[in-house]
Amino acid sequence: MSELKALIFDVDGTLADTERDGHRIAFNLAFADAGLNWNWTVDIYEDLLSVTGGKERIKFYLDKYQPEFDEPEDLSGFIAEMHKAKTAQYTNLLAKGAIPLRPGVERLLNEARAAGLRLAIATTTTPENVSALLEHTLGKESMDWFEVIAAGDIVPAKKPAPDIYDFAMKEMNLTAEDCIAFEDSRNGILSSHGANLKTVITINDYTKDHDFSGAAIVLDQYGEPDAAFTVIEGDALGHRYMDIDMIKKLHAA
Ligand code: XBP
Ligand code: MG
Repeated sequence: MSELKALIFDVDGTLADTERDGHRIAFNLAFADAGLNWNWTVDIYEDLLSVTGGKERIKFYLDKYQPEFDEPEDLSGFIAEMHKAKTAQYTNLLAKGAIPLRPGVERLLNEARAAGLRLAIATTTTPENVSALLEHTLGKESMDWFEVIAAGDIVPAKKPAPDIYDFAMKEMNLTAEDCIAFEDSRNGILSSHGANLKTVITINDYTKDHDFSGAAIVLDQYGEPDAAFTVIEGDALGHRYMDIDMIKKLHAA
């Protein structure tokens, strides 16, 4: 195993708990604005999360939950418009500070930068959503902390396909041996494992029962020096919160 050079982060569920109180709300606001009475409850959204990508998720919802819906002739154009409205609602929520970063994320990013590790993002979400999250939590300049922000439709096959991780590594001219991935979901780890990346998992309410077989470790959160994580699966190698030393050990293990 070569020396660790880069950390590649998923966004939704990993950097911040964005799905239940962010994306879900934004979809509902966009539907209401369009005069549609579609209501994505917390429970329905759990099922919808099996499909990554907002446009793909709307299509899945129509097929499964609104079979009677009188589809417009240009269905993909209709979905794209609806999704554009959703992105506006979502970035607006982030601008209001609706979603904080998860515990330990800001510290870990700073420690990684201080240690000279390279950073990248590999996500299914729309690029504007990533900029809005970073800008409104870490500040505008944090966009530059990431050498590559691989997002959304930049690759045609979204997670669980490995393409977005392969794209990020190719852009950085690195191989899977040089990197470690950070994910929160089954579709995420299928993608990172498909790209042969060791993967650290932090669970959330929607993903706590997912299958994370083969993960380097599964934690409830990264934790902080004064707030330990709980290990769900794996060996924390004597650590109580995630730091660069622990990441390097997991990468080498
Ligand atoms: C994230 C997603 C995204 C978001 C919505 O998955 O699936 O679709 O839920 O964002 P991951 P968009 O964390 O595995 O990357 O509406 O912009 O697609
Ligand atoms: Mg995720």
